[in-house]
Amino acid sequence: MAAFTQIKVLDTHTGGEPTRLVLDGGPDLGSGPLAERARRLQEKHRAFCQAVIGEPRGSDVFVGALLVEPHDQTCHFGVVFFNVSGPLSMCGHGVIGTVVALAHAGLVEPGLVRLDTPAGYIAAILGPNGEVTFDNVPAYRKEKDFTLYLPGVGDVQADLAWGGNWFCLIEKHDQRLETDNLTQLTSYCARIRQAVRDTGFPEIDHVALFGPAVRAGASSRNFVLCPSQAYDRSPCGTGTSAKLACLAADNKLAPGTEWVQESIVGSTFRAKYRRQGDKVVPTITGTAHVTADATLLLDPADPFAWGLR
Ligand code: PYC
Repeated sequence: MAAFTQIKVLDTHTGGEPTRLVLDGGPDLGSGPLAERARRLQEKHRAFCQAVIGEPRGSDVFVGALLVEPHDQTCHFGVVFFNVSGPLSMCGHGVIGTVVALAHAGLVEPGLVRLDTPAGYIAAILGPNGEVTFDNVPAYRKEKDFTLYLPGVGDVQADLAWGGNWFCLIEKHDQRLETDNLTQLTSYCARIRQAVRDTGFPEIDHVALFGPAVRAGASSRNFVLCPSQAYDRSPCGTGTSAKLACLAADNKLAPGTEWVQESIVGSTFRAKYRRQGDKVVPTITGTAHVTADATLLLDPADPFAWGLR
């Protein structure tokens, strides 16, 4: 009988959104900048992404985090985040989950944890209370009040911004940001994503709707559609960063002032920013919890060992 392929993982969730950290058994992505290694993951190892986080072992809600050697030698670890379709440049909830998982595995202590990612260097601090605070890569708004036409809806005004991933952000909409409205929210955001891509921004793969907060003390609630059809259960670290860039550009939030972003399921991140030239450096704080310490087994006799797709 041929041997099973074994992949060692630690699972966490950050405000309800899962991260699966691959500690051992991942593909060799070679050396060089993390963005190049992410490209190799995309070109040569899509089946690995699908096997680790897609069905039948996971679902497209999962974000994977492949632990690699850093290129930036000042960093403790390199991390390539990925979803079922391939790599993500950055992932805020994934940074929080990764740091908590590394601490659980005894690989980091409370204090500074420096991560090399395809989007750039991330400085995270694991607090003594288990909270993780990280400085994201610089964020900026590319387009303000960009007009999109949605058949049956009409014109929709959106901001387009970078927060480690590309976002289309919408404040003025008629959508109800409640968990009993997820099908409608997903379909609305998928149509928005198609419309923005059709208008010449193929790089935009996340859509974020914002509305009034429900939780006491929160600044706003969001709904974020990820590149697959899954929505982010967490407030989305890169989406919150893109939001801070828009608030800063509109002078609606002063540097250093706290913004509490609530997710569609009611979890929160605390966020603030400082200016860096014409960009902002977001600082995001959140918590994660370990949910599993496991070895994934890929049976060569299993027709779905590498996933359903
Ligand atoms: O927290 O940045 C984030 C994120 C991106 C996709 C899912 N979560």
